[in-house]
Amino acid sequence: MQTYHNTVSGKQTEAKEHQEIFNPATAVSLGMAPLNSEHDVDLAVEAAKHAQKSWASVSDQERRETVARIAQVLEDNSAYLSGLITQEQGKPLSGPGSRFEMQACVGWTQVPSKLELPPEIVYEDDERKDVLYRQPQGVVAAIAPWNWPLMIAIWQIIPAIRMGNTVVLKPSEYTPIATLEMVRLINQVLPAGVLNTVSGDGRIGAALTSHPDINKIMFTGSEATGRRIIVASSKNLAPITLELGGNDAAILMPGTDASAVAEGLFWGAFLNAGQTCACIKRLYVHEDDYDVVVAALGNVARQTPVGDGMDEGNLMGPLQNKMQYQKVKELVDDARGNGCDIMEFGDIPSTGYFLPITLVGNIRDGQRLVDEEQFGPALPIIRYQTLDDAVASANHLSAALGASVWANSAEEAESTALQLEAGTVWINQHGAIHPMVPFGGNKASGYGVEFGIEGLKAVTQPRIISIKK
Ligand code: TXE
Repeated sequence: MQTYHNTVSGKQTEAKEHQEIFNPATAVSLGMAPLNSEHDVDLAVEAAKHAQKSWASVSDQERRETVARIAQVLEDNSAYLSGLITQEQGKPLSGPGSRFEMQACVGWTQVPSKLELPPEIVYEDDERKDVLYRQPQGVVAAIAPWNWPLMIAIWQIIPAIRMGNTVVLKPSEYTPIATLEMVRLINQVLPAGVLNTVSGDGRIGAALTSHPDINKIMFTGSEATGRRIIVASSKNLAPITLELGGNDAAILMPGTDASAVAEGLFWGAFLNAGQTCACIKRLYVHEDDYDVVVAALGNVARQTPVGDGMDEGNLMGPLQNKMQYQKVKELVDDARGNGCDIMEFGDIPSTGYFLPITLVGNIRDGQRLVDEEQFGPALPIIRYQTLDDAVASANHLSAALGASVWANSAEEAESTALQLEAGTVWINQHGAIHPMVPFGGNKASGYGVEFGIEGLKAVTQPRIISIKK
């Protein structure tokens, strides 16, 4: 059985303990991943701290070239890594699956390699000139989740490295293997110590985020863990970029042509079997359009094969882990128990954490499947009478990562879009993120943004040089 390793100071390390990782579609063992101790966290942070000063002193041009080389490594190894993602995370190779995740990794690495944050004159008169320089923060702790394990790790580590920080990354304990392999490969083109890993569960995450030598924390995960990390950061005063998932609402404007938007709505909700932070998790449909919209979504669902993602024909995989499988099942059972219409589509394999594509009708705000983040392949479809009601419903939760408005024309959707409380409101698309466009949550979905120039600024600290003339 293969054992996978952390990388610290450019070297593969041995751990005292390990856990076995299984394919969520087939229950086949994939190998052993390290389980670290708090002492291992100290060693990884020490390695990152040791490397940071020299990495920060490398020229900006050289760092840009290095990041471009990382993009090439990712591209060269994307077949290997996408195979690992599918076997470990569950999303299919095909469609918007693991190959798509690797393309995103390459894109989100190429873009920062081309961006610059030059010094900026923020004030000047006859007597003084004030220049803002962007300095690296130091050692970044990156805590990644299991839904898009490589892509989200890349979002965290690439801007940090680009701006002269060094990183200690902890993958989710559910999906460590593909990430550890990606980091091993990236290290081929990085100086030792710039990118290190530790592996383990929340205990190791807590040791890392509270470590006195951490200068910045990048976190994507649950709201509950986000709140713990804020407390942990009182030990090091590290600023945090927090992406805490969402419960995104989509509003379909009255009279919208259902057949034109059904496919976009479907994948907006069921991307990665719904295990995506900015997925449609509640769909609000005018009562007069309800039947035709449900029928149109059902048609797309019927044409979406669910199964082992290594089979090129499948477009949707299993839930990634038992915790998530049980959580989604419980929310659907709760809706069933409350008399909602449960519409299930497709044959699912008998092994693995598979759930059918599920549309849930006759459901209202206040029911668990609407108010709690399901993070799975079950979409509640809620009838509304007036647009004002729909907007009030969309805004009634504390989660506020994304939202969308769907209409026959963008103009028709605009004023409704402006009323929605979310970090991003999409029109006639959902979850359409881009490496140049800032992305982050409002309210309980977190704070700080990633991507583009704003994302680079978030991993720097401003230093003002103030000159008397
Ligand atoms: O999240 P956790 P879990 C949501 C989704 C899911 C729920 C729970 O609804 O059902 O969260 O998932 C690390 N200090 N999302 O339990 O615990 C942990 O080891 C530092 C939405 O997986 O937040 C892992 O690496 N780190 C989300 C990471 O935090 C700690 C994606 C995320 O795990 C820690 C995933 C601690 N005290 C789940 N405790 C999204 N935003 O898309 C745990 N961790």
